[in-house]
Amino acid sequence: MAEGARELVRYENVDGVGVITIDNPPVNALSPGVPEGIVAAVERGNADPAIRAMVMIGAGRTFIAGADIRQFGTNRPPPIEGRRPHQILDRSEKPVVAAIHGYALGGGFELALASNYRVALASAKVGLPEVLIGILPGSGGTQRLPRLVGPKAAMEIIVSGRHVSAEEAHRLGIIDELVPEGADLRAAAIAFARRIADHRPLPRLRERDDKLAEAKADPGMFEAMRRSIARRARGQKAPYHCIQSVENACALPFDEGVRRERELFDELENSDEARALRYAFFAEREVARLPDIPRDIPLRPIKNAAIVGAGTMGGGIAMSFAEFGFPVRLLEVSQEALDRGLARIRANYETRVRRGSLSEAEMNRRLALIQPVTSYADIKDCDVVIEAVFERIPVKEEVFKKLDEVMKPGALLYTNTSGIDIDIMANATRRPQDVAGTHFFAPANVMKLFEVVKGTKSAPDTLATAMDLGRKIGKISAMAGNGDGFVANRSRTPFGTEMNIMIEEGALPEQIDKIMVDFGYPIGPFATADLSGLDIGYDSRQRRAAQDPNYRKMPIADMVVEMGRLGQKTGAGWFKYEPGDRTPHPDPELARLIKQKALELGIPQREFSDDEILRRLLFASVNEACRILDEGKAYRSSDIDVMWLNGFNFPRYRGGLMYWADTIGGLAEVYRQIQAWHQQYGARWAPSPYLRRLAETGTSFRDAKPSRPM
Ligand code: 3H9
Repeated sequence: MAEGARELVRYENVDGVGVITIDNPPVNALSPGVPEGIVAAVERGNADPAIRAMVMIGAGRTFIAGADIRQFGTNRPPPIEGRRPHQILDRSEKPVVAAIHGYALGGGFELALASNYRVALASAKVGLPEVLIGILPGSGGTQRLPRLVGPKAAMEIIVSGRHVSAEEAHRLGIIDELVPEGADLRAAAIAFARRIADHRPLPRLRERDDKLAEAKADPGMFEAMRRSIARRARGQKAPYHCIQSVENACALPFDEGVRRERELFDELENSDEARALRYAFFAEREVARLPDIPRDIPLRPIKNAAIVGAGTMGGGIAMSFAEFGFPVRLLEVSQEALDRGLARIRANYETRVRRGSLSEAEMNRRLALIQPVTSYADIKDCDVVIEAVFERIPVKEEVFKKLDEVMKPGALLYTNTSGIDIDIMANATRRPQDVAGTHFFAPANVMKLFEVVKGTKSAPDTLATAMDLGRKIGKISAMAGNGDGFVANRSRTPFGTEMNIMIEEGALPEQIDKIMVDFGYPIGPFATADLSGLDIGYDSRQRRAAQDPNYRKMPIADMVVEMGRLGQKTGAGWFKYEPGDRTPHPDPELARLIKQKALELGIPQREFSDDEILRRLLFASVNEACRILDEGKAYRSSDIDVMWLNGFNFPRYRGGLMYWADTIGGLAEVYRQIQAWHQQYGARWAPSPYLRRLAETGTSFRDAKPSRPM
């Protein structure tokens, strides 16, 4: 065994069982040295007459999380065909048992599939998530899994990239034996290996083809799968390559299927889509790093939480807690409002039960975790409270005064405001250090972004605990500086402004929506606005216009609302809707009224190219994001990408707003265009000095250093 490999992969003889331990923290990724170590260990076990069987297990918190993603896209040497671990496992004359805890993902799961048996702790998870980083399983996974569970189930697992629980995997026949939680997995796997040591022939998935007959009986399954993903996989190659490879598994001899799988893998590894998805993967990990707060800062314990306000947001937040098993008290001083809020939560769950995405038992478990209360005294012992009341300053101040009076010392006081200065709430208390923003995105129980907002006096542990809390309720936490709109909404606002202005200048909602859907958004921005309700934007525009004499009004957007077209809920907004159907239909009558209004206002009308629409929307936001970075309101541009991916459904395979801007021909081009629009449209397009600096020095957002600390 090579010197380096000895450390990463250990081998020992435990009374005739060769135990191979992969030890490459934190997740035992298959970094250089690990595959070689596994090959050497399996060969050693085979060569040693004292060994009857082998166990492959991971040290630390997990089995193997897959290939080392950092190695992709680098100039690494290609693997030596015939010497790859799964090929050596295929030829092993002695049985190998994979012992799985934590995660067996990607190349890790493929090694388990190439082993002869698999045992797993009940809490373990397996899966082939390669598609989520724009590639396909490249170590035989697309050939072995269909032979184990049939092509249809395999395709579903590979194309979704989802984690499969050990219990489900056991049911599917992927796991041979479940080891109860708390038991010693290593000991159980060694005992299992002893039991099967003399069984021959060795079960090898490469030699099985009984399950593949399913494809002969239903040859249309591959086309059906392609059709079923057409919408969500728009613009991407990896999901289709996954399907192709499973189809190959059913049509070609095993070795030929593996060879073709490798070709498809090589084709994808350096694709734009794979690069962007890898970037997004690491951006979502980087976002957790807070440069100004020590990583090991002690967090405040959170055992019970309270939400103040049982409106749509408050209810959605309570559901997020319940989903992850946290008991939560939902406070609303009016019994009637509380009942309404609870009814809304129940109705939401019941719809999901009807659709089959939630079991009745799970619904009841979650409902039991949400405890309705009507008095502040009922929440005073909670460790954390999230305020989600009406977005009016006096109302918020009142709530924070009350919380300050009743909450136990050290309780965390968070606000879900989407735009009110956090310091206003903090200063309403005598403990501003315990106050911060935790901004959820609607619908709060669905959207993953959890924007943590740093008030002037927020204590480091108040912020670090908020970041951790977000992760615990399944969100992606991202830190933002305090200021109008914080980071996510502030960077998105110019996009909203431009889409309205382009309508005034002659574009139509259906035209803009089509371009953004073609770009990769699941739905267009006007259809999204219809879904949220147009009255919210209308109210905030009126408020702003009253406060700021220079505020640019949106006469056409206002006209739509004043006609009573509030979006889906009134059957019409920017689009028309049939009763009970959410499909947006273009409305020629509205198009006529928009034109008429634009003429009345004397706005010259013109045609827009697709490219101009796309750039107008996104460059406006890039420019604002640069101002945010320049003011030190965000740590790094990749945090803004994480916000757009998880708060606004920006197409993930394009990496994020800032990554996209970096990849379309350099920031000099972005700057040139913004300058041109500045000449044409005036102040709102004034280029950010930060963008100018990067453009002039040929620096990308990815390589840029922050202007100042947050
Ligand atoms: C593959 O296997 C291809 C093969 O088919 C064929 C090849 C020929 N590589 O997420 P966490 C780091 S493709 C490198 O915070 P968690 C991560 O960056 C791969 N690094 O923990 C972080 O570092 P840091 C298929 C990795 O407990 C640290 O580990 N597999 C990798 O919340 C902790 O990660 C996947 O796509 C990796 N593969 O979640 C699985 N994985 O501390 C990707 C993690 O410096 N991984 N790191 O920020 C995951 O989904 C999650 O990390 C996992 C743990 C669920 C495992």
